[in-house]
Amino acid sequence: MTQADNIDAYASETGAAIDAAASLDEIEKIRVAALGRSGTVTQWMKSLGTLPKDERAAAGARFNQLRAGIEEKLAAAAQKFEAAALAARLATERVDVTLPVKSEIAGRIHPISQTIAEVVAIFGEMGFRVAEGPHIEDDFYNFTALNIPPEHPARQEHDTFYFPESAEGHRRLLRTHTSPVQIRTMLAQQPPIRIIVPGRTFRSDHDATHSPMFHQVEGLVIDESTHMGQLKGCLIDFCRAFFGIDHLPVRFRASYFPFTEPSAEVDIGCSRAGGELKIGAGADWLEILGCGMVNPKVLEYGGIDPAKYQGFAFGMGVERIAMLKYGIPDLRTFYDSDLRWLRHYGFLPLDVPSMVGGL
Ligand code: 2NM
Repeated sequence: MTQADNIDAYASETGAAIDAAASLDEIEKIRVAALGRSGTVTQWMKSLGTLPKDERAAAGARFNQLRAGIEEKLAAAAQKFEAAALAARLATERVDVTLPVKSEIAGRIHPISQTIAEVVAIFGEMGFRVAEGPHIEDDFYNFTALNIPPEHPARQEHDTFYFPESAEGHRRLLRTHTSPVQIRTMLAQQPPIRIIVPGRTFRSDHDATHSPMFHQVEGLVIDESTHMGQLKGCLIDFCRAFFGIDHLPVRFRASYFPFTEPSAEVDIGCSRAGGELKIGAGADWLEILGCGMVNPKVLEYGGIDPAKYQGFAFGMGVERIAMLKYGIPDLRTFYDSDLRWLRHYGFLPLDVPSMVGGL
């Protein structure tokens, strides 16, 4: 028998074994026996070097052909078994889409996040855009540009957290309000400006009604003919939308802030009869935000010509309005990370305006 006969016999023997194989496992065993490291074909190919020189090329070609033929048959057989296995799985593992889902432990949205999302959604519908900025600021953005000069009592009132002074004598601080973002926005763009600025703020103050970290939402509108009537209409609409009371009484009471002139505080109507607070009815008033026409000096610091433009601004404490709207009695519980509290006062994602494609 010649070597060629030998190869032909081996090829048909292996082909028959592949045809007779009943599983992927058997296919794999045949592959190892023929083409594995010590498989028959591999050994033959290794022995090429022992053949006389003039026979090597022809023998090599035959071995390669043999290997290619076996590989092709193995692949076809494997594919046949894989297809059969898939068909079997499709038939037996059909998903029953009518089965009730397993209940998952759903997290809750923190009332601070919820309240910020609600405020942003209301102003968003009025055409405001959200602006944000750094928590670490310096004297210029946090105080000077807001018409709060050095030694002004407001700098002390704000109980500022200062960082250690740098070698160059530069003193950084944690922003005491979100207003530095308004200054940064003015310096970055010319009017018209219509922004709402939610974010964390910091003051060294800790008791039953003050937390060293708290949240504010401030707003700023600047255009050529922005006026106090627009300020009032905008904030009356906001109060009514936020508390969901169409005819909620709203009043503006003269006040003072260094960054606005004139300035006002905004109160909403309420009743405190029997020690229980009811918003929207009764003869009492409840303060909920501060506002005013932007002081021309502040516009100048912001690189905006006060002879051409005017603006209004407002600010509110998020914890305070969240407590009023959702009946949360104690400020400190906001930061306790108590899961029972969160399950009680928290919100599901579908109740958050920013999570249902409203904005
Ligand atoms: C308030 C009350 C009144 C205010 C002013 C500005 C700025 F930067 F535009 F001048 N931002 N926020 C402002 C005005 C904030 O919070 C009670």
